[in-house]
Amino acid sequence: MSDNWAEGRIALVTGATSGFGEAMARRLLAAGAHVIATGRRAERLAALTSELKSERLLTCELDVTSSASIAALLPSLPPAFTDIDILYNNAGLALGLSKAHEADISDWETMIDTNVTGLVRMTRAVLPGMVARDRGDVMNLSSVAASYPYPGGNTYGATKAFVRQFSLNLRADLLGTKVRVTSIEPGMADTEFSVVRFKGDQAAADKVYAGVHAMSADDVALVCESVLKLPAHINVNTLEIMPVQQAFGPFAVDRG
Ligand code: NDP
Ligand code: 8X3
Repeated sequence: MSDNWAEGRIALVTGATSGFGEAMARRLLAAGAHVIATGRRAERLAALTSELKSERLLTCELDVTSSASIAALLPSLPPAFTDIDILYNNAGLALGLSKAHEADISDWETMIDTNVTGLVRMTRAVLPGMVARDRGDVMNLSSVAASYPYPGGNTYGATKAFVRQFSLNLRADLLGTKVRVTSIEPGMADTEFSVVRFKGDQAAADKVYAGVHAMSADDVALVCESVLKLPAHINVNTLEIMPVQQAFGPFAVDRG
């Protein structure tokens, strides 16, 4: 497929104010798509607009935990951005790394509201148009945490397992249409993810990536773009990606 594979396509990116979403918005724009870049931080969206200066970029404030915010978005889109055919369902976060019996319940609620409820709301809002036009890509950001449990991953990993299974179930419902769905499942990537998880503790976040050539946000966007560029008859169901310096450990055993 040509380098301008995305020309004429309209992409909606959630969580485009940093990390994977911002990198993907940049890639989609460079590939020729019209891009609706969304997030809560207005100043980040404004910075993106003034840096990229493109008529194909529209930035909109959006909080995926608010059904009103999502409901207001689609009717507000100008005609050139209405017929969304790429949904990059990326807004999400981990909060805390405490054991389940010590974790803050409000952190759990925020992760579920954002990673699960926000993602399904976005999907439900955008999917009917894709089905009506019989074209589209839904790319959902899950995680290796969907498949591999780790201490303190509790609710975060469970939200990402939901995203993976929801993606597979969408495939079942969309059979007979040309709409594709992919669950992207990255491992360690150096974004603002850990600063958010550790609630602004930059030193704790830096420790996560110390000595590791972690993936960058653009590495993940590169992989996502390569999936979107595949011929239209191919659907990548799930895609796990890790830095070479990350792998698996043995089962933990309590020997008393
Ligand atoms: P970042 O913290 O850099 O980016 C997260 C983005 O999500 C921000 O743009 C943030 O924007 C947005 N966001 C958070 N809450 C909301 C909300 N309520 N409404 C709208 N947007 C929201 O992290 P990453 O780029 O690393 O993470 C992106 C996704 O990838 C997440 O779903 C994460 O779980 C997943 N992931 C990350 C991995 C990693 O190692 N980095 C690995 C595997 C998966 P704003 O605050 O402006 O709203
Ligand atoms: C982010 C990767 O391993 O911190 O989803 O859960 S991990």
